Amino acid sequence: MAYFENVNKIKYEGLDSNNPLAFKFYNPEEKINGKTMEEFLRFGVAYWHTFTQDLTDPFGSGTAIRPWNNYTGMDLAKARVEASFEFFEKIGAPYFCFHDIDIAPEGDNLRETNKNLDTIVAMIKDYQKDSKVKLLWNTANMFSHPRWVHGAATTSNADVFAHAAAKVKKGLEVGKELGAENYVFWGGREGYETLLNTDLKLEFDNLGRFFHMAVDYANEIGFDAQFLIEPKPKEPTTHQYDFDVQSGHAFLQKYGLADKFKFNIEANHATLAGHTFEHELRYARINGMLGSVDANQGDPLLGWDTDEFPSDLYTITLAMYEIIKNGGLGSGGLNFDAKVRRGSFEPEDLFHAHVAGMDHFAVGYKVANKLIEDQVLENIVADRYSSYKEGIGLDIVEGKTDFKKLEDYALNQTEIKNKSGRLEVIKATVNQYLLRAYAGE
Ligand code: XUL
Ligand code: CO
Repeated sequence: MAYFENVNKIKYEGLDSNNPLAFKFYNPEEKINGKTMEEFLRFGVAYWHTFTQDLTDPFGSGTAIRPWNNYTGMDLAKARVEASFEFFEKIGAPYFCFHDIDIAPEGDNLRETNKNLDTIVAMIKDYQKDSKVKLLWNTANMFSHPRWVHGAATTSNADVFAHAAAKVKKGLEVGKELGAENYVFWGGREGYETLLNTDLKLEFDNLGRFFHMAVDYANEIGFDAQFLIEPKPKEPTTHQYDFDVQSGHAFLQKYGLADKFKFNIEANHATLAGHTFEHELRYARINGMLGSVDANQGDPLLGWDTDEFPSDLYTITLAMYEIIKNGGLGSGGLNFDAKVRRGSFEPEDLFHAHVAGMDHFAVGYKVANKLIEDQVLENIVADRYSSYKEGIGLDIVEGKTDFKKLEDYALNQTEIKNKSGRLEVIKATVNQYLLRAYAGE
């Protein structure tokens, strides 16, 4: 049975096509630097946004019309698996991602929940046998159910901590069973509202303990996926513990976990932290911590996580610049942690949204690649920092100076000359590269 009978396999038709259900830029087979776009971009579909959620918002119930809406319980979970593989194949995404409760409903207790999960995992495994589609990552939802009200690994209630451990243990087993290439920890409710009732030190220490137990158990069962932390500064708690990459990295270093984890960087989380997407990617990259990406975008006029499909070509280009410079994402990918708007409630909108996201990343990829080929930003940066290539600058970076030598040098300076940063012309240059891509050059 087909769930999306009005949609055929989406093909690359190029810029001249006006078929909305065709790629204009994303050509999965096109090779750039020896790799096909499909191999390099590693697109993933987020199960929760595409198959589980119904477009509810805080002011109103769900609007989504979905071909599986007539089912309930385990039948619904099974219908979603069938529909999801049809969707993955038609859109041509090589990966997908899920939380445990996206794929199977929670039962009355943990045993029942795990049983439901086992049934659906076996079904997914079967579908994977006849398909090229792989699991980019899975994770545990430890934020929706009321038990997580005070957090999971950072809860004030040790019984909840134990329940969280059991959920992640199961998640690691499921990841192994389905060949997941990564396992994600997004903070969920790991954070706090007020210090008035919070033991901040115990909560951080417990989070460190929890991650160590996860690493140990993965080793024990031979699950060698890359572990990823997904930082977010706020929402649902006021102070999320994994605020951004920089603070997450400090946490990992303090607790001796930095060689076991990398980061899954989400664009909308970066902007909520007051950073650009590319800042987070760059900080992770220069520290060897860039693992994977949740590809979406926020609305600059709103202060929450709107999880929109990515369409800002400028930001996407700068993000792809970081990813190319990183030599790709390794076992990571570009997971569309993005939902169609509440008004885009028809099943076809799911395809339109993914086609757009994939096309936009293909544009960003091409433009960033051209920028790098022409060494545009590299030359600008090399010139800007050229004072460190010789004389006193070279002594500084080679560690051959100290305050006394530098004072001596400074006292003998006649005039300090700074050069213009040329920001306006640099931005214009990046835009010219983008416009050439529009023109199909
Ligand atoms: C929440 C978020 C999550 C994670 C996985 O803001 O991004 O969906 O990606 O738990
Ligand atoms: Co995310």
